[in-house]
Amino acid sequence: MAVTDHVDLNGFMEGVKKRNPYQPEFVQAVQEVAEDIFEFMQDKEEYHSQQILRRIAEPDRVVSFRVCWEDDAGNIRVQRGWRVQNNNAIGPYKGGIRFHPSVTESVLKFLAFEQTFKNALTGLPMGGGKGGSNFNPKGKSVREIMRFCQSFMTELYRHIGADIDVPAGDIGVGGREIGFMFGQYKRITNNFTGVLTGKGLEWGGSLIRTEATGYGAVYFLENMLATKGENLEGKTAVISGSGNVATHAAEKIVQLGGKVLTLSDSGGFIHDPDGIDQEKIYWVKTHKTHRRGRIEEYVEAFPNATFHAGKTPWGVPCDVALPCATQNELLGEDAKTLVANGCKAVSEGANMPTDLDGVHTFKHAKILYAPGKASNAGGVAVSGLEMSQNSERRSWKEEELQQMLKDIMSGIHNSCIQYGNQGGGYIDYVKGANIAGFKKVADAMLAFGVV
Ligand code: NDP
Ligand code: 2IT
Repeated sequence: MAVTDHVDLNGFMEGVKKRNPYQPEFVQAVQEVAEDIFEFMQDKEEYHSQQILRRIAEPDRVVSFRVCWEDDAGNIRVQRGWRVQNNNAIGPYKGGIRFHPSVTESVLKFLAFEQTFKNALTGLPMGGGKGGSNFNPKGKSVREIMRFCQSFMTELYRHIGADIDVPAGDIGVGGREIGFMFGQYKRITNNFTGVLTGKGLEWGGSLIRTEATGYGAVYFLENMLATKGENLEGKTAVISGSGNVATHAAEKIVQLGGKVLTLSDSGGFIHDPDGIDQEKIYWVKTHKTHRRGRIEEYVEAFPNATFHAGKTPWGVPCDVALPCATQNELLGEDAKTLVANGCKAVSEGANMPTDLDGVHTFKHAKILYAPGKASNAGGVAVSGLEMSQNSERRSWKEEELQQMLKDIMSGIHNSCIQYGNQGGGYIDYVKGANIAGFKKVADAMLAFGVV
């Protein structure tokens, strides 16, 4: 009898906790997946005996490095940088880079773990990785950000490559930062290659990559609503965040006839009962992204809105909710409030925004609830399409890419139904996404033997 026959979910999680002390986010992400995978594996001895989940939950490698840079006042600053290469069973490691003071090894390990399943769900050949630094871009000059990006890449370059590991953006990393990092990579290696995605259109980027995560999360939401014969027309939406994902999710909701009531940042949320229309979304994009302003200033520009300092928006009654800021921003109590207020559907634009309590609340209430690894996969999917275009040395048209994004999101939705249909009209999207993502990676790993 194989030793692993004796390990149940609790035993497995005890081991994960023991091997990853002080890494709560990573343990949380593994727990959420393991709950479904242990059930799925019950009658699948090979996955057990080959220790597949245990192997996916142990990153292939975690590279940690010092990043020194000089600020504008001439002070020497020291940050820590990481790249977590979680799993490359189905393709080169792929995943974003996050610059935020809250970044730790635990946060990047959870993100790289989740990315492994998400990338598998897209149907494209991409493994899972994530990187970043505890560098805080807020309040830094553009030249300071440039120097930091250059220093970060001066170490990172030796660990990445178009067929090895292809980073992209995430919190605090957008087109500008990708430009600085790509420039430094090219300078060090003398190699113009598709080593990063989210590049500018003039130098190998793809159309709609910027919009893809937010748009994709709304396409997924529409797919979910369609299972109930509904759509977004006339529905109210509560959104958190005001960055790349949040503003593009808001844009697509407005385009599809919905009314967006809230946006937020780390200072609090704004509630605009008139609806945040396209013009107001442009204002937010300019104000937050280009001017690095605070969302609270929205109420000066649009006085019918109110600002709620230090609060998240989940208490505002709505038909649909899209958490698009950061991990663990929607807690069990918030989930209960949303359900009690009649929220029909939740589509996560952020990664793991809902804590485990919240996940269980949504599952118990049987509402339409999509975990980030399914609903926010549009961004990395278009990154995958950017890689293909780079390899082919050509660019596809916007309509082609829009259609591919829609098709990929529908494909993920179908995979969730395949493995998450519980009967009686209830689809457990968490279970569906976990099993569909796991199965693809697991079967590739089985083919490779014990490596
Ligand atoms: P941005 O940096 O563009 O925006 C982040 C937004 O979230 C800002 O409004 C920011 O507020 C807020 N935020 C960040 N950290 C916190 C925090 N600790 N507490 C409260 N608010 C916070 O990032 P993105 O929009 O790209 O990313 C948002 C989420 O989407 C992340 O979870 C990311 O991993 C996920 N994601 C992103 C993808 C992409 O393609 N960009 C793809 C898939 C998922 P403030 O300005 O005050 O910091
Ligand atoms: O979380 C994510 O999927 C991203 N930040 C995008 C990753 C990518 O490689 O485009």
